[in-house]
Amino acid sequence: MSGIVIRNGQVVTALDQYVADIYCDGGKIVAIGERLDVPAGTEVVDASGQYVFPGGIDAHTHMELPFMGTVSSDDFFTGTAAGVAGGTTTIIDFIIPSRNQSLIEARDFWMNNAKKACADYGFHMAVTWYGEQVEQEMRRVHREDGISSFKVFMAYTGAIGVDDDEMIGVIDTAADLGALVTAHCEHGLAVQALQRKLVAQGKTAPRYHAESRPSWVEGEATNRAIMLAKCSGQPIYIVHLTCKESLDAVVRARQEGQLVYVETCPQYLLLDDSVYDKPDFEGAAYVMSPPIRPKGHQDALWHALSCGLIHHVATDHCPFRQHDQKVMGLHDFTRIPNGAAGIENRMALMYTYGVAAGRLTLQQLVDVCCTQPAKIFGLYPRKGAIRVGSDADLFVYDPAARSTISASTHRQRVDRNIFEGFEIRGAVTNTVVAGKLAFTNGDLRVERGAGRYLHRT
Ligand code: DUC
Ligand code: ZN
Ligand code: ZN
Ligand code: ZN
Repeated sequence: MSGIVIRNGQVVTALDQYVADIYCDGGKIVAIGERLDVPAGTEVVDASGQYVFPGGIDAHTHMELPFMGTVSSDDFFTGTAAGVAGGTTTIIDFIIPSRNQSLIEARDFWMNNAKKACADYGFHMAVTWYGEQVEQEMRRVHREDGISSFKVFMAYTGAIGVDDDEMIGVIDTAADLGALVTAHCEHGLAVQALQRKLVAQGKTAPRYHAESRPSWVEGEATNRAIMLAKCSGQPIYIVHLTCKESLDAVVRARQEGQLVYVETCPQYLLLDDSVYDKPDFEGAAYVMSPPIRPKGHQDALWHALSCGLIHHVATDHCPFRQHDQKVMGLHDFTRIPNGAAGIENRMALMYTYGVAAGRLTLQQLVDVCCTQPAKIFGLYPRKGAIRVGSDADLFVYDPAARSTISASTHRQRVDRNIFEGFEIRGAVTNTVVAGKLAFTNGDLRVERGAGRYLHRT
């Protein structure tokens, strides 16, 4: 394999910023310095006037997820390819067994699907029921597959959700393994009760999805997840936190010295619940759980992000097409498949509305999108860093470019973009994945199956 050199860019890490060349060979970063001498035949990318960032890590995606009677519309190849076009070079997806399904059987299914990924990937194991068998299988995937994080759903009661007793079992087993528990926090039974009341009143439009899952339903569950972790003396990671009530619970816990990791997503920072008032069932494109929040929550999230209370901005990428998937819930919002796309736009949105808007520094951008997820989920310094010996996963970002997000030009395999019409400052010009130029000036050169499975520690 011949190498590649990124010349003369502003190298940005979570800590600093300097002009340098980065020489990569054999899939690794081999040298960083000024005017590097490189072997003849080395591919050259001129990054003058541009930023060079560590490859983005998205620790929350759902490629080809069987869910709510259908399957999310990006598979591991198309989804990771869209990520590469947007500067994301690593994903951590979720194995989600059905209730009573063996974790091992589910693992084999997801591992097989993921072989087509064009960027490196890991898995969190969702634990959707609990007992002696599950405990043994948690130990087994931790040992055999380097799966060092588990996920519980406090929502979706009766399907993939767990009750408190099961959740305590998961936390205790994870504690014994030194693994991290992550939690989707919504009070499942409260949501179901609200759904029944709304549907009985004939309130079946997409807007009522949001009304069936108000912020306090999330806040209660976030507080409960934190409390259950505290009982076991364990840290906990809150996935896709969206609201003030949840932040209040996190602040309280951290003031008491408890380690609570927090993730949010661009849609919760940038959209408000007026999206559910769009005519012609267009609100369905924004049906995800938790839902998009009323105005006011977004500023609280930006503040929490800028002061370090939120560790990671992931996407919860989980697309469903409007015309044949979302439409399953045309007459009943509870049947609209929950989820939306986002992997392709995350870095550009966070640059535009974070850095260029003066809400985040460049270092914070790298920290929350690249470095923190690597550290939290056992991938650092192989990933999330620009250091000699790290994987050669990088992207080059031209801050002078301008564009507008649209489903008509994105690469995500879905017919809507929830950020349609958002103006973007800058653009990903080049993405290097495992030392290969996988995206350059609009040309996607990804290789199906080139992604490697990541054992984590
Ligand atoms: N929420 C979604 O919107 N989609 C996938 C799963 C989830 O928790
Ligand atoms: Zn979730
Ligand atoms: Zn603050
Ligand atoms: Zn999710």
